[in-house]
Amino acid sequence: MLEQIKSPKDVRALPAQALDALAQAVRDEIIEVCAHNGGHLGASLGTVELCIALHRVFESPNDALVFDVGHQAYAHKLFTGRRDLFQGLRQADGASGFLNREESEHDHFGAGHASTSISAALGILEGNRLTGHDGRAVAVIGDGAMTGGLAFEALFNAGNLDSGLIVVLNDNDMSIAPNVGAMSSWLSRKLTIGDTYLGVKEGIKGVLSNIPQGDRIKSLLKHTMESTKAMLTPGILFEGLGFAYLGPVDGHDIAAMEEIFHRVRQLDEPVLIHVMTTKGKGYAPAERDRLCMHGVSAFKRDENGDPVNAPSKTGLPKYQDVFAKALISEAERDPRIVAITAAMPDGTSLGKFGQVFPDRFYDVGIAEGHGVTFAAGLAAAGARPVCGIYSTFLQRAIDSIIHDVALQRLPVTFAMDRAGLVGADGATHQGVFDITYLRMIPNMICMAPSDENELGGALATALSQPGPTAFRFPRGTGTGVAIDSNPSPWPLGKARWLKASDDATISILALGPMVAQAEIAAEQLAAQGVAVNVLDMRFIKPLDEEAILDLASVTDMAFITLEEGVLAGGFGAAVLELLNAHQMRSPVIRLGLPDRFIEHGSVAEQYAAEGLDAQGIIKAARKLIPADHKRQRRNDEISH
Ligand SMILES: Cc1ncc(C[n+]2csc(CCOP(=O)(O)OP(=O)(O)O)c2C)c(N)n1
Repeated sequence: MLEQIKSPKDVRALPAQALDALAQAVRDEIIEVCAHNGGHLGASLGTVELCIALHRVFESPNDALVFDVGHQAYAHKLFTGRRDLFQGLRQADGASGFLNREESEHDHFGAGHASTSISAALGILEGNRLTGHDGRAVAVIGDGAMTGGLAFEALFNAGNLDSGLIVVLNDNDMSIAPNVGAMSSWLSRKLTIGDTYLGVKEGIKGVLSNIPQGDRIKSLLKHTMESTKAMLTPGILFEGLGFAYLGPVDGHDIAAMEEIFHRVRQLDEPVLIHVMTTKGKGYAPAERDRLCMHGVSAFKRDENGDPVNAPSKTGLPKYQDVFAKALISEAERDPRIVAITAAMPDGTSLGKFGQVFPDRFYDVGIAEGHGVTFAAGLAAAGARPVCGIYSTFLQRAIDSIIHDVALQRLPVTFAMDRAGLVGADGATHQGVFDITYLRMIPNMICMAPSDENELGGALATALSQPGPTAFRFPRGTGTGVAIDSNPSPWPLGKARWLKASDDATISILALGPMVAQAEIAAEQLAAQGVAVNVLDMRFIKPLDEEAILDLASVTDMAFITLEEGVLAGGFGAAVLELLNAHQMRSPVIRLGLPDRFIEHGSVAEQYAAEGLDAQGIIKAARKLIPADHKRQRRNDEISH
C-alpha cells in the first residue's frame, strides 16, 4: 500500500475506509526499519494516525507541519516521498532520524532538541502573514517537550499576538522516561477529574429530577457545572494563555481528529488540541516497555523485541554506568553531593543515583537552563551539585553556566555525557561544541578522561575544586580497564605522559578517547621507525602549559593535537594560542572536526571520514617528519 503513497496528496485521496490499512502498513514499515537500523520506535508508532489525520486536513508543504524534536515523525517521512531514503534510516546516505530542511520541502523546520516547535511554527505563521502567504502552521509537541520553558515562552507570545497558531499536544504520558513535574501532573488530571465531574453531574441530575422546580435549578446548575468543568480540566491552563482548548481527543481515531482539524483550520485564533496517544502503539514490546523502546538499537522483531547487540554481552561497562557508580561512591562519602538530570534519568544512568539517594536527586524535566541555574542555587546554599547532561543538550544552558555558575564561582560540576561523535543521531546530537563553549568561560575547569577509570579521577578532581568544573565522556562502552573504587583527584592542570622518547620530534597531545587512537598510531609509527611522544592531556583548561612549552623548546619538535570536537576555538586552538603567546613557532597539526555539521552514520565511519582514527594520525605525523619533508621537496624539485 505504501508504494502508492508518493506525496501527502495520495494520503488525502484515499477513501476513509482505507485508512486503517494505511496505518497498519506504516506501522509495519516503521517496525521493520527500526528492527534493522534502530531508531525512535515508540514515539513514531504512537503518531501514525495523528500524521494521517494531519496530512489529510492540512496541505503540506503549503501548510507547515512542525514536529517537536522530530523523532516521532517517521510516518510524515513516509508520506512525503521518502520511503526509499527511510530504508537507510540513521545510516550514512539514508534518512535522518529527525526532520531536516535539507531532506524535504515538507520539513519546514529541523529539530532534534526539544521544545522548539511552538516558537518555530509561530514564526512561520507570522512570516507567512508578512509575505502574504496563506499557509497555516501547526506545531506538534509532546507532553515531555511541553515541560521545556521555551514552549511556554512561545505560548505566551502566541496568545499575545492573537495569531491563528494551531498546537497539537501529543500526550502519551511519557517523556523519554516517565514525564515529571507539575505540567505532567496537571495534564493527568483530565481522567480522574473528568470522571469525578461526570459522577457529580449524574448524581445531581438524579436528585433534582425528584424535587419540584428541579428543571429550573438544573439549568442554573448547568452553567455553574460548565464553569467548574473548565476549572477542572487541563484546558484552563491554555485558555488562560489565550488559546482555545479542544480535547482530550483519541489520537488513534483518525475520523475524530480529522473533524477537529477541519474545524480549527477555519479559525483565526490560537488553538490547542489535546490528543491522547499510546507510545509504542501496535507493537506489544514497545507498548509494554515504553521506556526502553523509546529509542532502540537493532532488535529482533518478535514478541520480546530484544536488542541484537546488547552492551551487557560485550562485558564492557557503559561510560554512563561508570559515571553513576562513581558519583554514588562519592556521595556516600560527601553528603553535600546532589545529582541533577534534565529528563534523562536513564540515558545518564543518574536514575540509579536517585534510587540510592532519592532526596538528593532531581529530574527537572526537559529544562537544561533551569537545571543549571537551580544547581547554582543549590551550590549557593552549600550543596555540591553535579549536573549530568549530554554535551549537546547543555548547549541550551550556556548563559546559565556563564552568568549563574561561573561568574559567581559556584562549585557546580557538569558531567557531559555523549561528548564527541554520537553516530546515528547525527548533526543535532553530536557533542562536539562543549570544549569551545566551556573553554571560553573564566573560572571554568574543563577535563576529558581518556577511559572509564580516568572518569573516576575526573569526577574526584571536579568535586575537590572550590569553583565550577566540567568533564566530558563519550557515548558507549569503555575499554575494559580496571576501575579504582576510590580515585584521588588529579594534580590540577597536569597532563599524563604515556610515551616519551628522547628521539621523538613529534608530540601527540591527545584528549579523551582520542588518547587510545594516539597510542595505536604511536605503536604503528614506532614499527616504521618513527618515535613520538604521547600525552594524555586530561585538562583542556587549565592547560599543562609547562609540559607544552618544555616540549616546544626541543629542537625540531612538532605537535599533533587530537580532539573529538570542533577545531574552532577548541583544544588545539588553545595550544596554538599558548605557543603564540610565547612566540614559539613549532609546527602544529590540529586534528578535530571541521567547520561543518557532521551528519548521521556510524561513529567508525565518522572517525575515518574526519581523519580521527589511527590512520588519520599517522598521515598527519608523516607530514611532520623532517626526513619525509626533505624527500618530498626533492621529489617536487625533480618533477619541476
Ligand atoms: C533539549 C533537549 N533535551 C533532551 C532531549 C532528549 N529527548 C528526546 S525526546 C525526549 C522526550 C520527549 O518526550 P515527548 O515530547 O513527550 O515526546 P514522545 O517521545 O513521548 O512522543 C527527550 C527528553 C532533547 N531532545 N532535547
